[in-house]
Amino acid sequence: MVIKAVCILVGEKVKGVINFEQADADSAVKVSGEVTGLIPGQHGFHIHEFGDYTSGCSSAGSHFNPFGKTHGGPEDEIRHVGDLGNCVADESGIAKVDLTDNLLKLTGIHSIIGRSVVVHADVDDLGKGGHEQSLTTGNAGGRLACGVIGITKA
Ligand SMILES: [Cu+2]
Ligand SMILES: [Zn+2]
Repeated sequence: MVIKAVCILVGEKVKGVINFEQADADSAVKVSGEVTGLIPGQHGFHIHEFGDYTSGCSSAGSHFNPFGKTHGGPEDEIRHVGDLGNCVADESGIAKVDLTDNLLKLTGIHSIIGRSVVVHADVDDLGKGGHEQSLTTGNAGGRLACGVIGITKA
């Protein structure tokens, strides 16, 4: 049974729509969509632990990390579940997202539904930058836009 979810990203200038799709309980999650209003270049792109906008994107908490790992990149064995690396904006400030991730889940106790997507001001160094925040946040800077991941029509 296909499970689908959507996240509407809202920020001051940055907006976006991100779709999630999982074919069945065991399969990888497809993540696709578009973010607009960015400065050209790479921007940290993560699932954060809370779907909470009470004080804006800062209420979304840390990277979703149910297994207590350190920060990494999407291809790394040691990473937060929420570590999706960077989205890359072209010269018009538009980043197309099209990836498949094996750790994300839309079902079960580690489901990302009800959590959030956050797009950052700076590059996520994937834990390799040597900065004091590299191993927690990738030193990706401020939060430009965020949104809650909600179930949508399959
Ligand atoms: Cu983040
Ligand atoms: Zn992380």
